Amino acid sequence: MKKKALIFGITGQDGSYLAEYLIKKKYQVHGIKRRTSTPNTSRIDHIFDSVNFNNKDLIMHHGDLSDSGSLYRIINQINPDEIYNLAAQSHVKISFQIPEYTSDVNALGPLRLLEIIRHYKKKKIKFYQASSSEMFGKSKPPQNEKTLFLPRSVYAISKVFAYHCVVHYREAYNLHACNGILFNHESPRRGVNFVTKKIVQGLTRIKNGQQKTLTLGNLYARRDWGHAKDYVESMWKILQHKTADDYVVSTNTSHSVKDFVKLCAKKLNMNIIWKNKGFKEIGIEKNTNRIIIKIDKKYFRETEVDNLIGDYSKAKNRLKWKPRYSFEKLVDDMIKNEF
Ligand code: NAP
Ligand code: F7E
Repeated sequence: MKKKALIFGITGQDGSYLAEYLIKKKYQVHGIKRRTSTPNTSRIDHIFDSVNFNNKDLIMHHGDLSDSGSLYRIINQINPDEIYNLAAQSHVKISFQIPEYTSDVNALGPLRLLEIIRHYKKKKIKFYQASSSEMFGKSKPPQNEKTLFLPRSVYAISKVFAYHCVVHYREAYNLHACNGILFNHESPRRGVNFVTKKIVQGLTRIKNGQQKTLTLGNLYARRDWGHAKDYVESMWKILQHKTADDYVVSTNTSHSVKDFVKLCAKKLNMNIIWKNKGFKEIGIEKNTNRIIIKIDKKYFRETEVDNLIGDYSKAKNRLKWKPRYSFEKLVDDMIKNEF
C-alpha cells in the first residue's frame, strides 16, 4: 500500500514541487484547491498530463483552511499518513492590508488541522507546518532554532501563533507535529509579486523591449535566498525523523535586493549605473542610457525585516539536509525559465 500525503497549498510554489517530490517517492498525493473564479492549478497541471507522472498519483479535493467542515471531511475521507500545511496568505506586505483574513488562514487554519488530527482515531497522522524566517523579524542574524521571535507584520505574527500551536499540540497531546522554519526560497514558479520573480521577469522584459522600467521598494533589505526544490526535500526529511522537532532551513548566506538586481542584470548582459539616494535612487542602463530601475514608496513596508541569515546546522546534522542550489544557480534557473 502506498503512503498517502495530503498537501494544503498544493497549487502554490512549494506545494507543486512537494507534490512532484512525493509522487517520485511513491506516495499517493492528495491536494486541496480552493474555489477560484479563474483556474489556479497552472503549477500542477503538468502532473496530470506528463509521461513522467502517473496522474492517478495525484487526487484533488475542494476545500479551504477557513472552513473546518471541509477539512474534517477531507481528512476522514483520505485517511492520510502525512499532512503538509503549506497553505497561507503568504504575502507579507499584503498582510498589512488584510490582517484579519491573514490571521484566520495562517494562524487559525493550522489550529483547525491540529484539532482534527488530535481527535483522529484511525491512525497517528504526521503534521508539517510551514513556519517562516519572518518570525525572527528584528532579531539579529544569524538566526537559528533558539533565536527570539520578534515579528514585524501580521503575517509573521500569524506564523508565530501557528508555530506555538504545533509545539503545544506536540507536548500536550503527543502529536508528531513539526515546524520547518524556512527562509526565503524562490524558483521559476515563484508568485509574480515577490521581489525575486518581479526582478527576473521585469529585467527580462526590459531586455526584450516589452517593458520600460522596473519599479521596486527597499533595495537594501537582505534575505537568505534558497531554491524551493531544495527546500521541499527538507519538509519530507523533517517528517521522517523519528522524533518530531522544529528545524531552520536556509543557506547561511545573505544578499540585498540590490545584489539580486545587479546579478540578474549582469547575467542578462545589462550594465546598470546607480545614481541618487533614497526614493530618488535610479538605475540607468549604460548601453541605452535609459532609466530602467525606479523606486516607489508604495512598495515599502510600514515595518521591515532588515536582515535574515539562517543557521541550518541542526537540519544538516540531524536530517543530513543541505542546499544544492547556490545564489547564482538560483538566479540562472529563474532567468532560464523566462525564455
Ligand atoms: P504560495 O505560492 O503563495 O502558495 C500558497 C498556497 O496556499 C496556494 O496554494 C494557495 O492557493 C493556498 N491558500 C491560500 N489561502 C488558502 C486557504 N484559505 N485555503 C486553502 N489554501 C489556501 O506560497 P509558497 O511560497 O509556496 O509558500 C508555501 C508556504 O510556506 C506558505 O505557508 C508560506 O507562508 C510559507 N513560507 C514560504 C516561504 C517562501 O520563501 N516561499 C518561506 C517561509 C515560509 P491559491 O493557489 O488558490 O492561491
Ligand atoms: O520581499 C523587498 C521587501 O515579498 C523580500 C514570503 O515567501 O519570504 C517571503 O516574504 C524583500 C522585502 O518576500 C520590493 O521589502 C523591495 O524586504 O519577496 P518578498 P518576503 O517579504 O521576504 C518569507 C520567508 C515568507 O515566509 C513569505 O511567505 O524585498 N522589496 N522591493 C520588495 N518586495 C516585493 N514583494 N516587491 C517589491 O517591489
